Amino acid sequence: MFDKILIANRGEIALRVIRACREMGIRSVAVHSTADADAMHVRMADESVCIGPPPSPDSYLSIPSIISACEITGAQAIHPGYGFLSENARFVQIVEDHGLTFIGPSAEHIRMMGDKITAKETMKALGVPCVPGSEGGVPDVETARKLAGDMGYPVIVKATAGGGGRGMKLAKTADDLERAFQTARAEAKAAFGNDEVYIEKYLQKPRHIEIQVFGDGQGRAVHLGERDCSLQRRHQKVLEEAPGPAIDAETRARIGKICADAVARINYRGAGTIEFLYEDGEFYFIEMNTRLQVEHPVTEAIFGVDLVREQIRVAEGRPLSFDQDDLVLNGHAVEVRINAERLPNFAPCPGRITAYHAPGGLGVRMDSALYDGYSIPPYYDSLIGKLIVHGRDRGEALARLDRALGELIVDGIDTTAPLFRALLLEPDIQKGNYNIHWLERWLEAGPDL
Ligand code: MV4
Repeated sequence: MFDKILIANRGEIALRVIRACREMGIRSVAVHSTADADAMHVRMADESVCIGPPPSPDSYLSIPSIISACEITGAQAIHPGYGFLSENARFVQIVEDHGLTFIGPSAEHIRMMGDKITAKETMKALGVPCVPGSEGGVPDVETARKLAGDMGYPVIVKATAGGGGRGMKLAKTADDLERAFQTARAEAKAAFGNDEVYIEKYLQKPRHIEIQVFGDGQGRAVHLGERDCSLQRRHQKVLEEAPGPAIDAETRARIGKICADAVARINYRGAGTIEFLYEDGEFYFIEMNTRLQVEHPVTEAIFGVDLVREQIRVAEGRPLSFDQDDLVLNGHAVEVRINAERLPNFAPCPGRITAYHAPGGLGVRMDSALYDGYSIPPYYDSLIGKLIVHGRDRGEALARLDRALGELIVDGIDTTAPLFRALLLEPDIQKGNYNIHWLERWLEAGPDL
């Protein structure tokens, strides 16, 4: 068992991991850049190490600095949080070569899912339903044209090394195909140093439904239902909820079992998320994320489990503390992402917090590293807090969200909090009637924000 874990991250997720460590009697080590010397994760951890200057490549992404921080403090394991080094297979290999434990999946599984073609082929072979498309990479425009003609337009060209919306191009008709193909290729080459692309049938109005899975690395795995993350702006999630308003218990059990069986078969270890597009009652696999996700608290709320604790347990080689039958879905949870951004354009808005008050009360969780007088540095992601509400049903959760937003005070900067008061007034949001395009269309119509 670990006595000391280093957290290779910052902000609310670093606090999230420190809290799990403390409850498990494990000491925590924070790492920080010089810009984060006064950050809450540094204060809350048992120890801290400065690992470099403000830019992430020189600090939070600096593998030698992080390995050195482990050696200096005697930390035996590294929790990567999300982002930064969390899905970097080379990092995992280096961590293990130093006799340390990476709290997450094996380098092999991270690499497998990082290559989107391999991920899809693997999932297909495991019986997971996938979006119809090319078998593997598409070498040239002629091949692309033939495939697209056979599957029918619209099609989407995606980078094998992409993901999360980067390196994708839509071809609505045959006239668009050559341009989409060449641009996707060029952008993939520039962004990832790999110009391989593949083609899929483009789904026009799906929801983004993702299944939370958890494996023990020894052939056992469970699912913890789905999250509906369709409300996104520029491929950034804005509001997530669990269970999905469009998913019933039978559907959840069916797709959940497919996902749990798939990750069990590959001996997957740790938390994972299998992303689907969901349209007309069918699931289509698109990607798998091999990390703890930002929105994991909505799943924790409805299943009453601590996912970070389970990550640490399986990294220690222990079994999961529950099996599938122990996981009973209770109520409904919604998370909204509070970003330091100015509406209506979402322009980053770093600066000094002159007053901070977190909402509380029954069914309210605020995960944030803010405090009165804290200055948000301009170097990192603009996420400054996640407000998660839980209710016995969706209506209660939404009412609680409105109430909690009314209690939240973040003075000194602009945040995205007012967006959610406005969203809650929308009948489509109240009814759960939205897809991946709803939010962008609503914002384009120029709501009063
Ligand atoms: C798609 C799609 C439609 N059809 N694939 C965007 C992010 C990446 N994870 C996959 N994405 C999409 N893939 C097919 N075959 C539409 C999107 C998409 C999207 C997906 C989820 C949430 C928001 C989105 C916004 C635009 C496009």
